[in-house]
Amino acid sequence: MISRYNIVGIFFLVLVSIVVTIEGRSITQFLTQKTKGTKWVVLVAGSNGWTNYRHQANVCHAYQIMKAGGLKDENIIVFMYDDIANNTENPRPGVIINNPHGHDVYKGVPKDYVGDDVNANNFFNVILANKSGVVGGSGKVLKSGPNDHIFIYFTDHGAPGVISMPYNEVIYAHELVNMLKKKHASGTYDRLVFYLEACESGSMFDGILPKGLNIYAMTASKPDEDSYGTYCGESTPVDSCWGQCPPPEFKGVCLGDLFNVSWMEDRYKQFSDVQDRKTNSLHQQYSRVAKRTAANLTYHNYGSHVQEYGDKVMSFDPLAAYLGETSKNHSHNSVDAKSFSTSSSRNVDQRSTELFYLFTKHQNAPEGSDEKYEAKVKLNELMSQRSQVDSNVKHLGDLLFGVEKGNEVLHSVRPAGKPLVDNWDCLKSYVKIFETHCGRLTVYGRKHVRGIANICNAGITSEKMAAMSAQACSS
Ligand SMILES: *[C@@H]1O[C@H](CO)[C@@H](O)[C@H](O)[C@H]1NC(C)=O
Ligand SMILES: *[C@@H]1O[C@H](CO)[C@@H](O)[C@H](O)[C@H]1NC(C)=O
Ligand SMILES: *[C@@H]1O[C@H](CO)[C@@H](O)[C@H](O)[C@H]1NC(C)=O
Ligand SMILES: CC(=O)N[C@H]1CO[C@H](CO)[C@@H](O)[C@@H]1O
Repeated sequence: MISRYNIVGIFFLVLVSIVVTIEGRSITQFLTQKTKGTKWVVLVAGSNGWTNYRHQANVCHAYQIMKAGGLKDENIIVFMYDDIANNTENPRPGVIINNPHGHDVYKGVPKDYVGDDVNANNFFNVILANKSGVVGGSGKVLKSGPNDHIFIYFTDHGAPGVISMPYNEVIYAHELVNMLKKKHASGTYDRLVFYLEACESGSMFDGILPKGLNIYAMTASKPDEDSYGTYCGESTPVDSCWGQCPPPEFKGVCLGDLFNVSWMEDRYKQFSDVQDRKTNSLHQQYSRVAKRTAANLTYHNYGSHVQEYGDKVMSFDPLAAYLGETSKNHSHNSVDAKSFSTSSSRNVDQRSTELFYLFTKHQNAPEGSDEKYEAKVKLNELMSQRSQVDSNVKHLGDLLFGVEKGNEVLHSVRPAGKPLVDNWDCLKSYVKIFETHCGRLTVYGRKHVRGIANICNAGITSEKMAAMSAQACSS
């Protein structure tokens, strides 16, 4: 019997909404300030498939915010697989929403890099403005100059030390940071802001993004935390969604991610709250929300802690320096800020959204139907894949470090400020070794990248890693 509360992790939104609100506001206090140079934006949804609806919805929404901020299409570069709007599962063909009460955010989004052109090679070469290295797509690259401001927003599945691209392609933290160092060395920006929404997203920068590059990175979660999808469709007809359900036809998918939705909706809050500022101080609001949610924190251990890396002093820059000036016409984007500030929502940990979808499908299909049976079969498959990779990794740990210590070594988390792994090349090659013997890591399985990093950190040789992986996964 599957307990849906255990598996799909349904819970109240707590911490992130507070943290992001405060972060967002400390940045946006200066919203109206002007800036020199051109503003450039790169938006990336690193996933595909219906159950990942929210990543492309996030990117479309972010695009609409940039447009409302006055940026031109020639300075906005969008990576999205583009399989959502016309997806056969989409109850609103041709439309993508990012909020239960939201209107279409898909309309007008430039299709610079879609389908298979959404890949790491193109992402890197676009940012480095290396047109000859770009394959396919619109060919638009980030041709920024020394006075320009760059905003990069990447929303996706993550894991310790990695983010992904469609079809299981992964980008390691050192590859990302090396690319950013190259961009800095090319002298083609004044400041760069990187927002990253993914599980364990802090691990992409912690201990490896140096200061002095004029880069400010904000991540949805700590290096060892999941991040969360939000506005997730009800799983059964009798569920109450605490007022934050997506429209009923969106069963089992999440419309947004907590972090993304939080910063984007927060931006609208700036506009709508301007008149209220005198009567409603930030601190008062913070205390109210904090008090109300603090009681839930110890019990509802969900949500994530937004982190900052790099040149943090930049966080006091006006958001407008990156996202454009306030537009008086923001209402056409129809994001309802109030709907989020009620701070109860339906969130599902990012790694479990596929499970949530299948579970919901199974729950809602008529008794005895093929649909119910198929959903059940897929659900069982997914569950057994999960326990298989868990047990393979556990077995490997036992072989390498002994039954007593194996678990402890694999799951140990390094203190903040220390990178996930000392030798990133080791990590990349040991992941390959593991996959050779034990099969490709999936979105779920990649949570074990931390264990593999710890194997590198423990100084295990590649010969031993190969031999033990083969043994662990032989049965
Ligand atoms: C989606 O369908 C519309 C209408 O048929 C079409 O114009 C559009 O090109 C399609 N988009 C994609 C990505 O297939
Ligand atoms: C640009 O891309 C080409 C082709 O991939 C590559 O050979 C070259 O090294 C790249 N240049 C830079 C500056 O990254
Ligand atoms: C706001 O909308 C009005 C009416 O659609 C339009 O005339 C005006 O140019 C818009 N202003 C801005 C700043 O986009
Ligand atoms: C789900 C849950 O425990 N919610 C509680 C959060 O904290 C407030 C204030 O203490 C309670 O009223 C809720 O019941």
